[in-house]
Amino acid sequence: MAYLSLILIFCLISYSYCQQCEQSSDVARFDCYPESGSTQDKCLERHCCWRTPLKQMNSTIKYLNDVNIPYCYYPKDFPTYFVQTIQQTNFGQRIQINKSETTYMPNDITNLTVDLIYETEQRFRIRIYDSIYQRFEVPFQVPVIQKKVNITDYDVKINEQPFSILITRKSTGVILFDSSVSPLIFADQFIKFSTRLSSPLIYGLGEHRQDLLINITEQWKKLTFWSRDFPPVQNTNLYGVHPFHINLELNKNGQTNFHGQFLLNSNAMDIDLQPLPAITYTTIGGIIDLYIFTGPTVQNVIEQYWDIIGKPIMPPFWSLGFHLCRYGYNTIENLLATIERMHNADFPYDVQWTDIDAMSSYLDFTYDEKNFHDLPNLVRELQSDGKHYVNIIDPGISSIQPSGSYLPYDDGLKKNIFITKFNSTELINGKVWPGTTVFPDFTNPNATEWWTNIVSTFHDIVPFDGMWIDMNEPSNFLDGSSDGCTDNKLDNPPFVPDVLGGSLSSKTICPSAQQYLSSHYNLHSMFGYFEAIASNTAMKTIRKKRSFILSRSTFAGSGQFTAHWTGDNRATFDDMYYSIPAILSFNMFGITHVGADICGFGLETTEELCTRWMQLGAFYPFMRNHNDLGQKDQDPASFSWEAQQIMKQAVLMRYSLIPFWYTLHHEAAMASRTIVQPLFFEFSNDENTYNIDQQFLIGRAILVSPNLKSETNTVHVYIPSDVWYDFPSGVKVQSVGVFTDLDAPLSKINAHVRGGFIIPMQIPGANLMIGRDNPFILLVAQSQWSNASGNLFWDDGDSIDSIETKSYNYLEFSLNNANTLTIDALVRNYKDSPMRLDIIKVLGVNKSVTGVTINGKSYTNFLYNIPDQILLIYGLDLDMLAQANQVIQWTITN
Ligand code: MIG
Repeated sequence: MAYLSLILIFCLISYSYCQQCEQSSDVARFDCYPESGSTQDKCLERHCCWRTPLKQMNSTIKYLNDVNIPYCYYPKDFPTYFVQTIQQTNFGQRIQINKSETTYMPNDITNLTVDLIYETEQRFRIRIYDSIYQRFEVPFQVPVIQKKVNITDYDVKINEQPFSILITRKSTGVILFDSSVSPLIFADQFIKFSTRLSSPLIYGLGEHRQDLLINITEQWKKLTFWSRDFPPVQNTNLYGVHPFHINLELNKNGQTNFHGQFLLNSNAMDIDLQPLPAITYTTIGGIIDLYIFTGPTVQNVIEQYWDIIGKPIMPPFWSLGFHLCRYGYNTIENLLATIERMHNADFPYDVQWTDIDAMSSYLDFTYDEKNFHDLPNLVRELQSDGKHYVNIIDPGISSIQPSGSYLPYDDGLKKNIFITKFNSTELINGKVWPGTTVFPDFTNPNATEWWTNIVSTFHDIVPFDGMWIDMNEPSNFLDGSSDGCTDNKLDNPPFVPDVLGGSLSSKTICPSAQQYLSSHYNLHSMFGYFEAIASNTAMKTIRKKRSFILSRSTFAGSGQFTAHWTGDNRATFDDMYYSIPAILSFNMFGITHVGADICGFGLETTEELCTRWMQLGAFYPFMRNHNDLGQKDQDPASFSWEAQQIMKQAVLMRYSLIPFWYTLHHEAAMASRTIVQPLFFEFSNDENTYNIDQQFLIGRAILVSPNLKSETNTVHVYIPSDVWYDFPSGVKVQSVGVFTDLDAPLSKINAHVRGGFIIPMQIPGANLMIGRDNPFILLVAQSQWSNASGNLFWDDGDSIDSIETKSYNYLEFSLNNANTLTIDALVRNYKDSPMRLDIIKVLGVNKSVTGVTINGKSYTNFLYNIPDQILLIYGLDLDMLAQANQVIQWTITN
């Protein structure tokens, strides 16, 4: 009651206060006091409005720090910027804006320049920066547009008094951007702006543990960005930073459009979402550099985004296999026992890993010569069996070894590549696994040479094939450093986003620490990004082959250099579920080669969970079973014979699909396509798909519907309206466009192939290298029009330049007229392994087949299965590279 009367008094004294605070509804309030401990006094001090929400929120609060309707919000006349001049330029417009009154944040920047850049028909860029002083900008090489395009899919309007921007989609009039909803604030360490969203349905904004669809119809939400080592939980900043989202534009008549937004900014940041619907960015440094991608399809948005951040890396072939890892083999005997167990179980796998327990005293670039005495030979043996080996490296370099005894430190000192304290040449110390450590500055151009050199020295001893870069948030057991942080403005900014631990230095190094390119304050969230670049370069230089890097911390664009896993999940069914939205989101972020620790990292797994998870994991782009120290073994061979058979089946299914996966990676790298994707990517006019994240698509063609619930034998799924065949049986699905229950006993993971697609497959071997020359299979799934198409990219699997030098094969397959399958070998430059087609399986052949011809010659090895409508042509031994075009035909009779 007290404040109501206070407001009344305010209204009496100043009528304008009331008028300026009038809001048609609560959802139009923009939070003026996001920090904790907001009170009326503190709010009014900021010259903001303080009022009880008009009505209580009707959504239930799900999590502790779900956000509420703010009491304290900006009045309509809050100080903001006014346009001074607008100048037409080659790229678009350059606008000078200024403000005459300052705000509550120190060091307001009163003169700003706004560049509106009409980059392409579908891509628009807004840059707002200090007109006088150069500020930190993300060190990215983005396309620089000299000349604006004249025709665009978007329309831009500038409001002058006060300044705001309105962008609409020309074809529909839908608002894509409208910054008039809230005042722009631009202070040295506090930059805040808001824009209206087209609908409350958005995707992206990682790295966070969350459902795929962020639906803010009735929810206020705060997401924080600052790379952080923490086992994934909801509503905290996590390992990576990806301030990108896709907004679905609800459209009453017909087609659903999408657009995307990317804030190119690496500073600690909050993104607030509210049901207006609107989004607010609050970043504590850098500039506003915002991209808008107008799609209109969701895949178009992805293409437009990846044009800015870079396309994903083409991974080495072997890295698509099954990886086995754990923290705590502890001895080489245990490791050997595992390898032997896997071997005896005839379990296919490609890559063996070791964790920090194989290091000597947790020192990078060492191995424990006592407990892992014969590691180098073991690695060579694995490699001679066609397997690969990956080793872990942490960024913290021990600084307490006797001088002259530890090259990584000694050489790093010499090259001057460690991060220093603020305004000092003294190195900043932290504490990680090996005790006191220093941290390399991978933004220093000399660091790559240093890194390559020490990686190479160790590689001479243990010839690892890939590098696992962990702890690169960077993680520190201490807050800040061994002697704390300074009290300067970088370590103590006037506003701290809602980071875990409440401080920027929580479990990392001081923001004030000095790096080559800028302060750690600016570069923190890019530590893993720069480490991935250096590691990628080092491995390419050393092995002269395509590199495989697995990084825990990522930033927008990391996918050009590294794969990613989702960190320290737990062995629960819930964690298994959350792996799906994570993997789908990372595909949108351009890190397509991504997986989660299969069977769970923390906590003890169960046979049931691990079996289900191995089945699901067989459909992750990156498939690794990994386990925490102290948990009992969870490699497939450690389970019952029955469980092993199910897991093996799943891995064999994966291995049989590797030609398809490999081709998808090629398409991601060349044509900016996601590898796994949510259903709405393909069925975007079907509202039923918007919220589906317990099922996903591999490419456009395989629908995976795992059972994610304990002790259940059915799974409730959605089968979008199209032609679908059960995989691998090939039996056609009868009811589509409906939610339905499918049988899902422990032995089965449901997967379906979509009509219209030809999937290149291969008969699996004991591992991918051994199976490389095995015969191929074509799975032809007919559409409702009885046609289908597909493609296949194939090369030696690990050359750095096979694409540039065109030393690959590229084949296209197409089925026409229900009976003519053509194989077009468009590029036939890689001849080192045979590409023999052995089996063609055609699904949905609804008439009897009485004869088959191959390139015009009659062929008798075929079977036609009437009830299942499957045509099987076998024993082909057809060289797919023999000629540019080959034709397989069959005769259909009624
Ligand atoms: O402080 O290297 O996420 O996969 O097994 C923990 C030991 C360090 C965290 C990684 C995890 C790895 C573990 N590491």
